[in-house]
Amino acid sequence: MEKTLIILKPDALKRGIVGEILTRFEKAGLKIVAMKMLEPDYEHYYEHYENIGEMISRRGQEAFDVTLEFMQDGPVIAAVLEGIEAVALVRKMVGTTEPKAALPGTIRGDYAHMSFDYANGIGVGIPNLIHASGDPKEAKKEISHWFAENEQYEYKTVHDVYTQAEKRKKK
Ligand code: 3AN
Repeated sequence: MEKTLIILKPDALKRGIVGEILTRFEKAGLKIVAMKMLEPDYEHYYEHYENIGEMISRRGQEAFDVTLEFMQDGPVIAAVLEGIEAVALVRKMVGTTEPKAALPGTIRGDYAHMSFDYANGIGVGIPNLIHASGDPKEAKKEISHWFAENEQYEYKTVHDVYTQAEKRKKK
């Protein structure tokens, strides 16, 4: 089973759609194995977006600066989701970075519409509701950056009945 990190960004909390977003993941059968609200400082986000995410080389200094400012605009909710190939599944459900380009049916496509051009024009970080780990290696680093071992839990959900080959064979 694979784990991935999501962060519900300040715009998701201020818009009051945290429950709706989490419901989508629960309905898909993903298991919440860690979750907390926090208001991280610049250093925490620097580690997340640059030391782990290498954002400056990928997106440029300006996009990095406005993103860090945007993320410090309020508290966020971080969670770890577990499931089969969870990293790719969650990225698919989240949609592409720019809400304008995100397909309907994805979180960013259904709940936002801003373009990079517009955000860059007014000098703000793009409010795209949620972060999700980009690949399994990044997920491992991000999870240990955001959560201590003793903040992560193990339990069985009803979905485990259908994802455990042994149990299915016994039936
Ligand atoms: P994603 O979160 O979709 O993997 P990254 O890691 O490339 O995207 O970028 C990190 C975050 O920075 C994005 N989620 C987005 O909020 C913000 N961002 C990226 N590029 C820009 C940009 N050109 N202008 C404003 N914000 C940006």
